[in-house]
This record gives sequence, structure tokens and C-alpha cells, in this order.
Amino acid sequence: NSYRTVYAFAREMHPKTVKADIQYGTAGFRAKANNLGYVMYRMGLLAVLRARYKRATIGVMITASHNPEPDNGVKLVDPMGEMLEQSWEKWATKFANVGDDQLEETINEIIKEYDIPMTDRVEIVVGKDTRPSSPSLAKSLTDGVLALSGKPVDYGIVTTPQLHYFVVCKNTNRKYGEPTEEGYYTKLTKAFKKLRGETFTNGSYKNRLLYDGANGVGAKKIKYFQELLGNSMKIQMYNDAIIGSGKLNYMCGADYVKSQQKFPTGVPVEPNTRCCSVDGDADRLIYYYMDENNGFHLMDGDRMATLIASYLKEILEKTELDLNLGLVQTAYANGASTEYISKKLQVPVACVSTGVKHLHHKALDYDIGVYFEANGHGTVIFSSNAKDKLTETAKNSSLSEERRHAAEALLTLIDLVNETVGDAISDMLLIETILHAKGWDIQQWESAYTDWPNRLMKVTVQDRNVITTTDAERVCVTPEGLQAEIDALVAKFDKGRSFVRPSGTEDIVRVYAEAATREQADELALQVARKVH
Ligand code: 16G
Ligand code: ZN
Repeated sequence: NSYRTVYAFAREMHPKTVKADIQYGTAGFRAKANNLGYVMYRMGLLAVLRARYKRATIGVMITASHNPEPDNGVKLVDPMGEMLEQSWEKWATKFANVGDDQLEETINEIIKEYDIPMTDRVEIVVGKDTRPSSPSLAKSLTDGVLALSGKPVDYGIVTTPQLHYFVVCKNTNRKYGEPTEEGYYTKLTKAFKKLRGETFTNGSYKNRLLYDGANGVGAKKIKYFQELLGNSMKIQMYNDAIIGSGKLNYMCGADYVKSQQKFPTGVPVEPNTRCCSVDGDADRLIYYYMDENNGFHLMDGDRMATLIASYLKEILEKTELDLNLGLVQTAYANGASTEYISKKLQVPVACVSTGVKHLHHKALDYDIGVYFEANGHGTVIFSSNAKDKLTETAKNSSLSEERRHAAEALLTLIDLVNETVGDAISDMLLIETILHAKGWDIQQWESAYTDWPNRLMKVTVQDRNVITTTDAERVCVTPEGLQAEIDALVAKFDKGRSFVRPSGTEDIVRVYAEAATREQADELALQVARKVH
């Protein structure tokens, strides 16, 4: 039977080359690319098992996002575009770590535990970013899919959110859209142009944007948008170096801009001009500008979330529909953003643990759920109740024109949004749509609130897992006594807030602190970091 093939393939073509165990974390597996061949092969096997268990198409994305070019990684995408269900993460870890001769046994174990039917011919949708290592890793992955008689469907180089979109299109019988690149571009650009109408500028809003493609897939794909959007949006692209240039994410891209709080290289500095950066797989977006005194202004995920939520609230009110709107953040969200959105805009805010799966899951609690991590990953999701009510309202000719138009606008906006996962390009089009509607330049957007000074630090420890947390990572459970020490420190600072958590992607502990002044935020972070050592 085919399990023999599995073992033969593994031994002859994709033998396990690394002894040390690796762990399927919040971003799947990430490592130096040359250590990942056997991991890909095994994820191909697991994807087929998952697809048969769910009786649906499963996605696999080969990317290491904002990591340097020599890294790579892999993550599985569940049928409705979610991250791989948590209970299967341990299987992913096990599959990656067992010896070649234990693969057959491990496959049998999972089949038995989940009663997986081994006959279905399932599709595995594969995508990859622009890393030079990606094609050969994709080959290892498809070998794994084929070894268990699955059907690999290779979409080539695509963004992570495109891959999520394809998976959902396939699993909804195309109700979500056409599972092709063209289908994706058409859906988004059609909605964008409809919302923009015939006037491309409005008030202080100008339809020109400088775009940093991070020398990755985000640069490759924006070209299709530029063409389809025509004059409605002037996107000037920078950082589109060719594959293998070694420049992917190098001193540019959303992660660099956000974590270094610096203007990226390769983008011309034009005072007061709106700029944005995407990351290496184009699922994160950051806006920024330089003022006339060379001062750098960052518009991160918190700012995008508040802009989007405030706009949605505005049009939702016009529809007069009883739909609940909520915002989901993590503990890294700046306190000023949380206060602004919950007190001033009166939109309920929930806080959850770091990682897209937690945010997405919580956002499902609302009719319209906006979620964003401060790092620029986020989107909006709409319940079927919301979609139904909006459709009814838009069609109901006995209602006022204002109500119908508002419902219609929201329905079009739903098409502009990639509900399956955070999507840098879709988010960018959404932000541009909102700024256009409000007639705002980037300074007006920024003036909504002022960020409280904050500091993020990395601390290296012997074993980061001794730190465990609760309450959306805001409270330490172990080591015993640490939380009391943090509380005592925080109490000494005006507007102080601080928390520590083990990173899910690096072997370090992260310390976050906020306070009334820059110096105090730095000092609080430093003092808390000393307690962690
Ligand atoms: C992963 C997460 C991202 C999170 C980051 C935190 C997904 C798809 N990605 O990249 O959302 O912000 O990890 O990293 O969930 P950390 O645990 O090292 O702070
Ligand atoms: Zn990314």
C-alpha cells in the first residue's frame, strides 16, 4: 500500500537531516531554508490527512514572511481560511520530529485517532513567496501530497492572503469568489472602483501613494492592481528587486518600518506624503510619512483598526440596522487606541492573545468584527446575519434612499475586504477608500489620538517557557511572584502598563511597557526586564 511509498520517498528523497526537535508555532514552522526539505515533505503528508478528515481542500503556504531571505517556513490553512486548528498543531510537531522509519506508524496513529477515511482524492492548494528556496521546498511538499495520493494544486508565487482566498473559494463552491488570481484581482478592484466613483480626489485626500513592496511578492502582485485601477489610484511602487537579489525585507517592509520605527530604504523621502509598506508575504501593512522637519510618523495596526472601525460605525448607523460592531486587539495595542475606540467611538473592544488565530476567532463573536495586531496584520469579518440584513435593506425600496445607499456601500465594502485573513493589499485599498470618503490626508487620520510612549524589549533567558500567562497574556502565572513584582513597578509610573510573554517565534521573552513619557516607558521596560532575567 501507499505507506510503503511514504517511507521509501522519505528515506530516498527527503530524509530527516536535523536531529533537534522543532515546534509548530503561531507562524507554523520557520527555520533556515536548507533544513526544511523533510519538514515540507511531512507537511504534505499531514495536509492530505487533514483534508481527508475535514473532507475539504486544505492550503499550504511556503513563506517566512518578514524573516531574512535565507529563512523559509510553512503553515497549513484550514478549510475556511483559518490557521490550522490548535489540536492539530501537536500532530504537525510530531510529524516533523519523528524518524523516517516512524512515519508510517505516525500516519496510522492519526488515522486511528480521527477515524480518517483514506480513500478521498483531496486537493491541496499550495502557494509560495519569492524566496529562492521556495521552489525546491514546494517540490518536497508536493512529493508528500502525492505519496498519500492527494492532488497538489500549485498556485506558484502568491501572497499568503491570496492563498487563503483560494482555499475559501474552493470550499464555498466559489460563493466567495473565483479561485484564481484573476478572480481575486477582479473582485477587489471592482469593489474599489465602485466605492470611489468618478471623483478620485476629495477634500484633503489625494489619490497618490508611495508603496514599499519589501522586494517580495507584494511588489510582484501590486502590478496587477496598478493596471486594473488605472487613474483611480496612483500607486508608486518601490523596492521591487528581482528574486534572488538577497534584498527581501532588507531594511524595508512592514516589519522593519514598525519595529525599527524608521523610514525604509529605497523609498524617496517626500515631506507629508502618504507611504505604506507590506511585509515579505504581503499579509501585513504599515502606513507612515515624514514631516517637513524629517520627523517620522508611524500609522500602525492600531491606527488602521480605529480608522476602519470608526468608518464602519458611521455607515452602519446610516443603515439603522441592529448589527453589533466590535474591535479585537492584543495587549500590544497602544493604550491610547483602546481608550479612543472604546470611550470616544463607543465601539466595544476585546483583548486576546497574540496570533492571528486568536484575533480571528474572537472577531467571529460580532456581526462586524474588526481585528488588528499592532504590527499591521488584520482584517474585518462579517457574519452571515450581517450580510443577509444588508442585502435585504439594500433591496427594500420602501426604505429611505440614505439607508439603502449605506447598506449598498457596506455590501460593496465587504467585497473589498479579504475576510479570510489579514491582507496588506486589500487593507491598503480599504484604508484608501476610507480616507477618500472622509476627505482626509494622513495628518488628519493621525490626529484622532496621540499614542502613549511605549517600549518593546527582547530578553534572552535560559528557558522562555518558564513564563506562562493568562488574561490575554497580560498577567503572568509563573514564575511565582513575578506578576506581583511587575505590579509594584508599574504602580510607580504615571500611566504605567507592562506585561511579559514568551515569544512564539523566537527563543526570547518580550517585555512591553507604556508610560506617560518616553523616558518613563524606557525605564519601566528596563526594570521589568531585570525581573525577568
Ligand atoms: C506570528 C503571528 C503574528 C504574531 C507574531 C508574534 C500568525 C499567522 N502570525 O508571526 O500574528 O504577531 O507571531 O510573534 O499568527 P511573537 O510570538 O514572536 O511575539
Ligand atoms: Zn507576513
